[in-house]
Amino acid sequence: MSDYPVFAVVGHPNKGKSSVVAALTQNDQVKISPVSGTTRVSQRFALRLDNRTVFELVDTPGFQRANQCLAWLNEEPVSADQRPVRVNAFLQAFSGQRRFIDEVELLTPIMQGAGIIYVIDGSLPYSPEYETEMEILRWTGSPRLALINPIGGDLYVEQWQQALNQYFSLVRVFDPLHASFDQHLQLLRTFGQLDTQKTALFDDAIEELEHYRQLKLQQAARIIVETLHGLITFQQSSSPFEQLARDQLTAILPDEVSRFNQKLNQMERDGQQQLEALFLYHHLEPEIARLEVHQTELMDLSQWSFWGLDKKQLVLVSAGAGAALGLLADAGLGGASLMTGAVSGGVIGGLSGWFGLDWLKDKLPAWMPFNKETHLLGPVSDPNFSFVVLGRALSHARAMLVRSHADQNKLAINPEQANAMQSLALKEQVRLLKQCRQLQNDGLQGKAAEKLRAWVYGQLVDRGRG
Ligand SMILES: Nc1nc2c(ncn2[C@@H]2O[C@H](COP(=O)(O)OP(=O)(O)O)[C@@H](O)[C@H]2O)c(=O)[nH]1
Ligand SMILES: [Mg+2]
Repeated sequence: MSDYPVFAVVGHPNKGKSSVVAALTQNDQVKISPVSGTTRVSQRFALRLDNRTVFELVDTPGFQRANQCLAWLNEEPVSADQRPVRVNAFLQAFSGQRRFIDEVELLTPIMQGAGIIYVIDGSLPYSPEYETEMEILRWTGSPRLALINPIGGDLYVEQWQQALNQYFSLVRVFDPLHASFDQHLQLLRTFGQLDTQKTALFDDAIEELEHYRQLKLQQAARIIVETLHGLITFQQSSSPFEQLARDQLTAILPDEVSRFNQKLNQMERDGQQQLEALFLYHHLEPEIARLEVHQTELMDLSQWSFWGLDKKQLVLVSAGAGAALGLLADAGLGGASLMTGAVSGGVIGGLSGWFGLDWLKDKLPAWMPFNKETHLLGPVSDPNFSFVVLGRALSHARAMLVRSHADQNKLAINPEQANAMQSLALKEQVRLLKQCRQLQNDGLQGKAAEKLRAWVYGQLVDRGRG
């Protein structure tokens, strides 16, 4: 026997057994299908925390020949205390044979000690044909919980409750596709009630699950801020530019901008995938429009501010040695801010190549590194960009937090959600914008990063609860 509880999830085909298993074990690899008979052999799925199994659910094929099975059990007169023995005799008689292949498959784990979770569809009326299955399950003598899955609504839930109460010690409504995190925990508490020896075990597991969720949300906030930082500081090196005359620049610029955008989207997706892995999703396809930054936000040709310099500055540099020297002299003295704020060392390298100012190298003040790499594009200057990135990341994270692992649909992220940043109070927006700007300058170790992580965590913490 295992030292953790095992439950066999049983019932008619197509009532959401596999969905229940996927949702409760947070495993999107469980096979769920509208085609009945998809699950042919029992499969075990564990919920694991910290490398320890909390419980295991057995996904079973569902009853196919309940009537014949019960008829066989009844062929001999059996007193109530001998019924489990009789069920074992059934397993012995038919294991390895085709005739009761599904019944053997689903009864085996139960007779090995698994508790029973019986799943029915609460949107279809009750009918006595289910009594055969329920009777067989009663014969096993195992602790039994019935779950009413309101697949297409809860029209017949009460009717079902009346019937189920007679066969099961506990009856609960549970929607594997929409149950919140709290409803999951409630159900686990119910599991604990099914077997009084396991109550404490489940109480512990619930506490741990809550703790884990906090940790994961903190981790999620870290990932989101890290991705944000990557996106708002991203610069694209374009060394071919150095060799090109300016008239050719315009020709290849669109390609460079689209390469920049491609990279932004890659970085964003990478962050999303880290988050999806954190919440144990393996093949989500989020449906969200591409992130798109336009050329004018990256460099403004018409304004001549290729390098973060305005026209006047560029003219100064390109005017020739004397003017550039003068500028640098200025930079060393009063004009330092002009050079530090707008121009990076790499840019100077690029400028020198472009304007034939290689001699600049020797004249640069020590604090200004000279290298040949040029950063032609980025970072995105529009402060709104931070909001766009944050809004999209939050929408993606929230959509996942309320999602069930039984959900087979694409992860839909509606654009209004993505715009949620715009509905924040103005004061909050201003504060966030400042923090994003600081994040850009101070990086992930700075105070702003810490504040942003706390803010993101606050935005996530109540999602998927209640
Ligand atoms: N709308 C809805 N569909 C569900 C729900 N539970 C299961 N389904 C669908 O019903 C079909 C059968 O589900 P599955 O879990 O494979 O049932 P099983 O045969 O009992 O294991 C799948 O297409 C599921 O997506 C539910 O609560 N709501
Ligand atoms: Mg199934």
